[in-house]
Amino acid sequence: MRVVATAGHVDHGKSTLIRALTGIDPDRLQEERERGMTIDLGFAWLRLPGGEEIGIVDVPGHQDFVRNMLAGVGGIDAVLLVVALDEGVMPQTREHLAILELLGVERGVVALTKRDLVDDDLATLARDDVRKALSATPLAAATLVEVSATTKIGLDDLVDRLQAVLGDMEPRRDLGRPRLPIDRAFTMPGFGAVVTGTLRDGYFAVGEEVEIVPGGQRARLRGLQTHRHKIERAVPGSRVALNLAGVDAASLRRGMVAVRPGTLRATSLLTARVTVLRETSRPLTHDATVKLHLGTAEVVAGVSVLDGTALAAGESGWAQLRLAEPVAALAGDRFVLRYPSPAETIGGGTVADASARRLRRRAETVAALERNASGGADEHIVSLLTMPITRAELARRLELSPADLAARIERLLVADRILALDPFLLSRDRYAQFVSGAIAAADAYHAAHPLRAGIPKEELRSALRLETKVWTPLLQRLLADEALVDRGAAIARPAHRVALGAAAEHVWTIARTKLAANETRPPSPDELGLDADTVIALAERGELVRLAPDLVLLPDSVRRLGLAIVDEAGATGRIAVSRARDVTRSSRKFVLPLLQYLDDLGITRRVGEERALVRSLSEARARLEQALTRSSPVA
Ligand SMILES: Nc1nc2c(ncn2[C@@H]2O[C@H](COP(=O)(O)OP(=O)(O)OP(=O)(O)O)[C@@H](O)[C@H]2O)c(=O)[nH]1
Ligand SMILES: [Mg+2]
Repeated sequence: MRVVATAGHVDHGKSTLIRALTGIDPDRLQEERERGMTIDLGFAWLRLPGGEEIGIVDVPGHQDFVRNMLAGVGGIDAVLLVVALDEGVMPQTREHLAILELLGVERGVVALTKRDLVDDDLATLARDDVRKALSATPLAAATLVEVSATTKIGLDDLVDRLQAVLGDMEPRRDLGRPRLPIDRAFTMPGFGAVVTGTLRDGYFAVGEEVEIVPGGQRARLRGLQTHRHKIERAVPGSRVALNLAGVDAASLRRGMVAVRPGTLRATSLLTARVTVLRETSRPLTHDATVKLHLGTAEVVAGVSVLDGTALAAGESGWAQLRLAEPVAALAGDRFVLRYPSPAETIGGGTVADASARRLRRRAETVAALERNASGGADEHIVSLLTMPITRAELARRLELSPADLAARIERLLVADRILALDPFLLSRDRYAQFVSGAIAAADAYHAAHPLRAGIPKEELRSALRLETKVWTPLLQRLLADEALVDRGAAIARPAHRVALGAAAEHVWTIARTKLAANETRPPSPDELGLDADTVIALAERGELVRLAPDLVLLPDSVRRLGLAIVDEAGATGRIAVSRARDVTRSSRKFVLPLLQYLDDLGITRRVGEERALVRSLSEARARLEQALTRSSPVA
C-alpha cells in the first residue's frame, strides 16, 4: 500500500489533475468548490496499471494553507509535484519542495500541467526553470511529464512514471506499534466517530482497543476502511479510516495520534537536530517562538538553541523545543518549523529524544548529543545484546542517561537491529541464530521420532541452553514468527506431520476392525499391538480417542455412545452412572472414563452419583462433534 501527495503552487492544477486521473474530486468542501481553490486536504485513490491501488492526498497550494499541506504529507511514499507550464516555479513550489526535503520525502514525479495553454518555446523555458529549482533537492533526477487535464495528453505516461517510482520501494516496516496521526475526525451518522490518516509502523485490526494520544482516551476499533472499502486489517503505509466506538468525535482532532494502548506517550519537550533552510530570511534565534509541525500536529514551540545563540540560514545544530501543548513523538520523527507571522518555513529536523529531559546550554551537552548521534554507543549496546538482557541490566552496564538509553533502544528497535522479548532485549543477529538452532533441533527430533507430535518444550530449551525466564519469551517470539508451531506439550516445525510406517499402518488396519467390532469391550492398546507413540500419533490424526491409558476407542464409537448419554440426559438434565451404563449397554468400568471424557469437554458435570448436563442439548451435541472432528492435540 502506497500513498502519494500532491504539492505545488496555488492554482497550478493539482486538484484538476487528481480528478482527471481518478475521477474523484478531492475538493470536498463547499467553500472549496465555490472558490475554486483547495483549502484543506482532499483524498482520492488510483489503480496503477500493475494492479496496485495507491492512496492520494491532495494538498492546498495557497500560502495561507501551508499548515494544512503539512498535515497531509507525513508518512507519504512519494510526491506528485505540480508546476503549471504557463507560470513556472512559484513561491509555494519552492516552499513545498523544501518541506518535502525536510520531511525526508525523496521520491516523486513532476507533472508540468496546462500544456494546452503554452507553445513549445514557453514549455521549454518552464522545463528549464523547474530543472533548476529541483537541482539541489532529492528530486533532482525526477522525471518531468508534460500533461494537460483538458486534452488528457500525458496522463497515461504520468501514471506509468508514478508506478516506476513506487515500484522498487521496500514495503513499509511493521514495528508492531501502529500509529495513525489523525488528519480528520468527524461523526458518520449511524457509525459514530471516524478518524482518518496515513498508518505507520504497524497493523490495526478490527476489534482491538486503541488509545488517543495526547489525552489517553480509549476506544474500540469497530470498523476499518481503506479507499472506502471495508477491511479487517489495515497495513502500514496505507490510507485508513478508523471507526471508533466509545469516544465522541468532538473530542478528537487533527494532530492527535491513535495508537495501541501504552505504546506511545505525549511529550512537551523535544531534543532535536535542527537544520535551517538556506533560503530563509530570518535566522532561528535562541528563545524564538515558532510553530512545530510534527505528524499532523501543529503546536507553538519555544526554541532553546543549545549550541550558540542562533542558527543562521543553511546551518544545522542542536535545540530543545518547549511545546505549548504535548504531542505524540518518537525519536527519529521528522518535523518542520515555521515562523507564525509573517508565515514562513524556517527549517526542520529530526527528534533525537522525546523523553522530556531538560538540557543545559553547554558545550558538554552538545558534545554528548554529537557522540550519541554518531552511533558509537549504539554498537556497544548491540554487542551487549548478543545475550538476552533486561533494560535495567543494560543501563547498569552502560554510562548513559536513562533518557538517552531509552532513545537509543527505540532507534535500534526501529532500525531492526535489536528486538524486544519482554522483559529482555536481544540483538537481531543473535535471534537469527536462535531461530536456526531451534529449527535444527526440531528437524533432528522429527527425523528421530517421526511418530511424535514434536520435540518436548523442555528438551528444546536445553538444546538451546537457555534459562526458563529467557526461554518463555523467546519461544513466544519463535511461534509468532511461525518458525515453529505449538502442539501442546511439544513444539514442531509447521510442516511436520506424524507419519506411521507401513508396518504400523497395517497393524492399525487390523486394530481398527477389532475396535469397531467390540465397541464397549475394546481390546487394550497392548492387545491391539499399538505402542504408546503410535497411539499418540493416531490420536493426533483424529483416528483414535484415548479415554484412559489402556482404553482407546474409535471416534465413531465415542460419538455414538456419547450422544446416547447426552440425549438421555437431555430429557431431565441429569443422568445416573447406572443409567449411562444401560443406555450404552456397557459396563460401569467402561462408562466411567467415557463420562470423565464428557466432563473434560465441559459437556457434563459430576453431581454425586449423577452427571448433570452443563449446556443445552444442542450445544452439548455440537461440542462433542467438534471435539471429535478436529484432530485433537496430544494431551
Ligand atoms: N487549460 C487548462 N486549465 C487547467 C488545467 N489544469 C487545471 N486547470 C485550471 O486551473 C485552475 C486551477 O486548477 P486547480 O486544480 O484548482 O489548481 P490547484 O493546484 O488544485 O489549486 P489549489 O488547490 O488552490 O492550490 C482551474 O481553473 C482549472 O480548471 C489544464 O491542464 N489545462
Ligand atoms: Mg487544489
